[in-house]
Amino acid sequence: EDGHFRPLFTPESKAIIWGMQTRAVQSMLDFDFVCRRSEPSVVCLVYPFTGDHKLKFYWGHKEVLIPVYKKMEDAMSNHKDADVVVNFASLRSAYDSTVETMKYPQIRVIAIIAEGIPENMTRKLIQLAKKNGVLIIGPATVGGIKPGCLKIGNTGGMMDNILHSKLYRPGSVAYVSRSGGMSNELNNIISKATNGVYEGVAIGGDRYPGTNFMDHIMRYQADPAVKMIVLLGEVGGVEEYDVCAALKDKRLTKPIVAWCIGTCAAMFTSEVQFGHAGSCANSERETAIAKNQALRDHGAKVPESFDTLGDVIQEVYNSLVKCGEIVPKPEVPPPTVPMDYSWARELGLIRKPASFMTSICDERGQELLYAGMPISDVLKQNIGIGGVISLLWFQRSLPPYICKFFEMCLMVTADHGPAVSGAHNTIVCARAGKDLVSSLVSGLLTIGDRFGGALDGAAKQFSEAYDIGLIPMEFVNTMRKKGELIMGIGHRVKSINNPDMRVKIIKDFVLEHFPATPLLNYALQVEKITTSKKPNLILNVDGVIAVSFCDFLRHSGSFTREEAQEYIEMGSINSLFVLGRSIGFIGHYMDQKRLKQGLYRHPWDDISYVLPEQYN
Ligand code: Q5B
Repeated sequence: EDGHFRPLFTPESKAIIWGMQTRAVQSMLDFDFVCRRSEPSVVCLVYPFTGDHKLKFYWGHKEVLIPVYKKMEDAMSNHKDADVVVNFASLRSAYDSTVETMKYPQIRVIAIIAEGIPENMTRKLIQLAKKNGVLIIGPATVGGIKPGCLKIGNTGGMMDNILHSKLYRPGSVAYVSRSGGMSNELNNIISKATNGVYEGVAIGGDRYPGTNFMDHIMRYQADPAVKMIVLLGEVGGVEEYDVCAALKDKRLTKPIVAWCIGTCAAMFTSEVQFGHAGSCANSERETAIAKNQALRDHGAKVPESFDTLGDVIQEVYNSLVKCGEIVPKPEVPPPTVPMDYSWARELGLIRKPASFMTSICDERGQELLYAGMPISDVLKQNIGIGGVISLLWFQRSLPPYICKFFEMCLMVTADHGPAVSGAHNTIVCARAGKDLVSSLVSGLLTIGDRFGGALDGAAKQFSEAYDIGLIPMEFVNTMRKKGELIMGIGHRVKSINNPDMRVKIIKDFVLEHFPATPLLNYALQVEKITTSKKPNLILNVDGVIAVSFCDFLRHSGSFTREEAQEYIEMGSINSLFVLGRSIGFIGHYMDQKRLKQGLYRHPWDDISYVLPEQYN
């Protein structure tokens, strides 16, 4: 045995992670915690695409901050105790980042996860690694695991798998495989057949792995804690013959159970390339069947098929227990590692009352849903903006005449010139150099009872009066007595002598298409009374939309009476004016910018200065 034996990983090993692989880092930390390591194995991340910052991870129940460095030199100089790099760089950048890593003598082990690195580049990396005394695991691998010490990235799967395969404490069996996926199966098989895994490495599926089977097997041979070795080779390559040679010349003396997968290749009439780049037999010698036979001939324990691999491992293990080579230790339950909320939820283990509820839109699936209707159907069925309003505002498809009503309201309210309060504000704001949203909002904030926002008030006043049975004259008189204005009545410039075409358009449409229009009829009778007093006290655009809105809520058959009342009470009816006029305000904003209008200052001659006399 080699007197200079140095374990690959120890409970003190520290790793630098290249790449923003936060899930892998958390899984390494969870592994450390469940193994009772005294501190996390990950000291920092290197990610060249962001500035230096810190990321939050869990250490058991506690939160810890782990630094992320833009430059590898900073990671190395700030963490001189780090001796492992887990390189998650893509196949395009893995070569450069690995070469850069090898400039730092503190790094002894580099795991390269990327698949598809050109073989000539991997061979250069292997040469460089040999020169620098660095051990490379990979490329094209999930990595490796050493219970109690360190887990490379995502090796071993999720916490339930780690617990299931008892990877939180060392056993006596060390394995080496090519495949990362199969190494997980080995974790499972070994945990069932023996006292568990001591260390496992997946060297990766490329034709030229950074380290080969023998590199690891000879380390296992030298490690006194390893009592038996498992080799999971595969079709392609001749490395297994090196193991045969080591068995033959007694460099390898520990019991070894071996199996090469891919024996089924013989059943195919043509050459078979399995999933890994290296898993293709280029000659008879490279077939799984030939290699299994050679291993068997040289003293390795080789099962009849993969199915009985576990049985053979168990036989060897039992004989080692029997002769006292392995003394199984009593099981100590591992500490509890809190499960990630999202995973626990996925497994249905926990439930939590949601802080928010929504019933109109769901963007989580493959396709965006508006009140259950896929966005592709929204377009296919050509439901228009009125249809979208009916889905998102009322959670249902409303009849086409209502969708048309919505669209007409948006069109007629879209703008009414630059002089109205909202447009004026938008213009002043735009000319003060403000952005679109600020200018738009500045205009929208003027919408209220006097300007454009009388719809809600009108809906309430007219419907209440109608419902309690006031005749129009009684309603007008009552309002007058109360000293209240009737919302939806009156206009600054429009009057019976200068009728508002917008009101006529909406009124005519509603009277023609709505199944019943009692509130509109009522409002028109009110208008007759108010205009007889003053010609500008017409049913205005706010008023006609409001009462028509109430009529469809109550009589379209799409809402219950309670639902209709709820919409009136919740203040939803200003919506059409707000949305429609936003179009105009945006237009005014663009217009001012286009016209390059400078800062507006109101002229003095248009302001009457009425200061208290004593100061004049
Ligand atoms: N009187 C709209 O008033 C206006 C009365 C009334 C009973 C009434 C006023 C009003 C209710 C709110 C409303 C929406 C302020 C209007 C809109 C969008 C727009 C805007 C645009 C666009 C206009 C004179 C006399 C007084 C008052 C009486 C007035 N309104 N009586 N009920 N509703 N309406 N707002 O002309 O006896 O002389 O003292 O508040 O529906 O905003 O284009 O500009 O698209 O952008 O200033 O169309 O009607 O009249 O206040 O001087 O009143 O009439 O009590 O009586 P005026 P005032 P008396 S649409």
